[in-house]
Amino acid sequence: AESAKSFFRRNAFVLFTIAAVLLGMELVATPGIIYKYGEMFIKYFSFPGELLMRMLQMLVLPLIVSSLITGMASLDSRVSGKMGMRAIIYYMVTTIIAVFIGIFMVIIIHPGKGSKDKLHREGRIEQVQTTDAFMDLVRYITFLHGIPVPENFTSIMENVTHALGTISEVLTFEEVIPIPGSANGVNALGLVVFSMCFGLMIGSMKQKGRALREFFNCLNEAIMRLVAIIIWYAPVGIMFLIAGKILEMDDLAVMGGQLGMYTLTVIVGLLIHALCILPLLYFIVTHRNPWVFIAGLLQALITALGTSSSSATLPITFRCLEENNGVDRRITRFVLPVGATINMDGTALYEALAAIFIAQVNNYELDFGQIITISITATAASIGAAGIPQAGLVTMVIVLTSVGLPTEDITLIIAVDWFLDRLRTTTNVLGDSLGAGIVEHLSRHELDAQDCELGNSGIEEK
Ligand code: DAS
Repeated sequence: AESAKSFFRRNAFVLFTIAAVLLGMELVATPGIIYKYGEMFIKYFSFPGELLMRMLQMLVLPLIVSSLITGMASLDSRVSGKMGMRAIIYYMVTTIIAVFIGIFMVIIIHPGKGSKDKLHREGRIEQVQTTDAFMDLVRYITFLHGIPVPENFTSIMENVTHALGTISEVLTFEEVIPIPGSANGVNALGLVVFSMCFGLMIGSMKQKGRALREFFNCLNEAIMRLVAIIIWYAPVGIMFLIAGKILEMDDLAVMGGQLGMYTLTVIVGLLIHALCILPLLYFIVTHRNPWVFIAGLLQALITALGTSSSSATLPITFRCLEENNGVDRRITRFVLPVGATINMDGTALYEALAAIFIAQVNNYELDFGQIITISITATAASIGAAGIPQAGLVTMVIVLTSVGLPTEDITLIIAVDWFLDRLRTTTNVLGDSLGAGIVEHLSRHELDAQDCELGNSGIEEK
């Protein structure tokens, strides 16, 4: 009885959520209720779900600011520099692997049979224009070393230069965190950079910065207490979010044919990355069981599935990592806000896969250079995508234009995006969380050394 009680207490959130979602699905699946009260259900179904989204979104801004400032102020710059480098390397490695899984899956499964009239190069697919400056540089370098530039190398470089041009657009891409009730969001990338610099400055002020450090520490603590309250409402909100979405879907028939194969391809790709690559990477680096770590993340993963927003899930991701997995706060406060903003493996995999699917549907043979271009721009577009619902669909425009594919063909995949967005958001949150575990493992000795210094000098707790 004791062990049953402790099992229930430990997993209450997950059990409650699963029960709530099943109840929601049951409600949705009961035709009598739906057709009789359909309109009312859709109208009122959305309110409890919207309430959860807004409660979480309300916390995101103060949480990112307070955790980054506190995190950066509590680390000396040597430690935060190394930690930042480890985090960035992890983000790039996992995102590039995700992109190649997406490309590999869509080429192997080939979901897009050429159903549209064959596209001609001089037709809708305009030749990608490249900046000559880079080509001159390539010619200059190769001329210097007497290396003749083979024809296909030129086309690859042409595509890569075009991708570099496109990336500059991406990095200026407005990346927003929606604030409930405001006309628009806040530029998350700018907020992250400001908070990190401001936190470093406070940290460098040592004792003089103590009051500000305490202030942001308390702010962070207060927000995490709010999260502890919201987390009990989350299962109800998630149930309504998912059930309400299913209600809104007009016809399930859309899942047939190519779109069904495309959806399957994305799901298989995301599952390979989320359930094989990421846990394997975690095990290789930390030699710990990844499934125990992932079990502690269930609340955050379910919230990501329900909200399809990694920013809105951030408060719960913090709580799972600190409370369930015991990850050092100096790591979570730094790695999570940055990861939620720029590390989106699921999105990167999805954008590369979707772009090639659209090329297949258009009977348009991509050459190697264009595949390389897609992999570069999908990586950049995932960095530019905000942690809000369907952000990946918006930034995919950049990937399509980088290889001259018709951006209006995004409409082909919108019908299933509400579902795939949840899966890629869950993959994004999983990638950020395992990243925090890996960075903590690699930074352990520096953190311990700092604890000893703090212990000896008696300075306040980190
Ligand atoms: N929904 C985005 C997120 O919150 C992912 C995406 O749209 O691709 O991570």
